Amino acid sequence: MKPIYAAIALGLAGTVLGACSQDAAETENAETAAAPIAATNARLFLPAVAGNPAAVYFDLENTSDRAISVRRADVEGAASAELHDYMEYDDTEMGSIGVVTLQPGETVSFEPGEKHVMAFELDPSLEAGGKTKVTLTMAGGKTMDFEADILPADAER
Ligand SMILES: [Cu+2]
Repeated sequence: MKPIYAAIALGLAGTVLGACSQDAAETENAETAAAPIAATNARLFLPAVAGNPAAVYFDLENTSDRAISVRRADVEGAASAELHDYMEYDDTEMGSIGVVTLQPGETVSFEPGEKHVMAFELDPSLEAGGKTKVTLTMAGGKTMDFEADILPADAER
């Protein structure tokens, strides 16, 4: 009986290994199919008061011939991050926005007083003069990431 059990065990192991390598292949495909979007001039301003959120600004260009919607932002070293904009009814009030859509070839600037990424609960490892990684996720699940310079709160915006 023993050889049969061994064969079954090997068969199961083979199934599990198969599933793992398939996952790895899917992950690779997702990476090679990064969203056709380019970010430049990325910078994160640390908060003036520790514990407050940081603002991240950058210029985002849709380099494709299709509209692309950004639906999520993540900042390395921040517990969470949100796409933010100022509200039409009150330009001192900002809040989370669902998606930012870029038309083919369009550039959208995330800048002071406009759209920005708000990064919450910053890790102390985020220090002025350093860099951190920003990851954007598109509707449909593609992602892209870029580095942002970390600047002190009193740096010129
Ligand atoms: Cu904000």
